[in-house]
Amino acid sequence: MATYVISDLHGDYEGYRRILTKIGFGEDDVLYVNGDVIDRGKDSIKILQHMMMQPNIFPILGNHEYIGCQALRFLMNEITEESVESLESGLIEGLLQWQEIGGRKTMDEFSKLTRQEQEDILEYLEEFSLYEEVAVKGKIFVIVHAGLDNFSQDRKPDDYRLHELIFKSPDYGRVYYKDKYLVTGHLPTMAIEGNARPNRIYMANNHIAVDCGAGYDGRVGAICLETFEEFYSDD
Ligand SMILES: [Mn+2]
Repeated sequence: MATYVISDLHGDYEGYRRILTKIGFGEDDVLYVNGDVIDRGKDSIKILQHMMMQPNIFPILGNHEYIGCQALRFLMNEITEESVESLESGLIEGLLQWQEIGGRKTMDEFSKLTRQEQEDILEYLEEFSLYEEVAVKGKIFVIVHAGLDNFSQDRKPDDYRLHELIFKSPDYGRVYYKDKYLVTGHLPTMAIEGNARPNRIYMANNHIAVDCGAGYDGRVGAICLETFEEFYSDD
């Protein structure tokens, strides 16, 4: 039995399946998928449909799911007077914003589903956790998509609002918790300042950053929380 974290798949279904094979993912294992499963790549929905059938895969919300889910929920509803009113209050902006960050392909994929399949996808996305705190072999890991904005030692993970968790990356040069690891995605590790190992999992200062750039010509990386062993979809 082992516990793994992956992140930022961005529609790379092949990378996702390869990493599952690499880690030998089995029924007794647990996998946390730390947000941004969707957008940019071509198989976002395909990944979600596979994930939702695995009782030992636990999804965590990313900014792409947050924005995409609202847009898709709106697009599914018939245009009514009420929905047009809500459109004026920012939804158009959300739709445009989603297009800009790569939502087009996800929207196309979604549009080809049956009504029931669409409903299943939205219900699944709406169940994503905001974060997970897990203890593995005496070590504690706080797994959250982007970071802990407005961090303070006194705040429990539960005290953070959604917007503080999914948009802003942490300062990777700073230790947030002395006795816990902060496990994040969102920022490809090649973009972490001073990181000498681009597109590999980054570990320093009690941070573990796992976005290895799938969707940006990178790959999928996985970390095992029991052993800190790293796995890559293209090795
Ligand atoms: Mn993100």
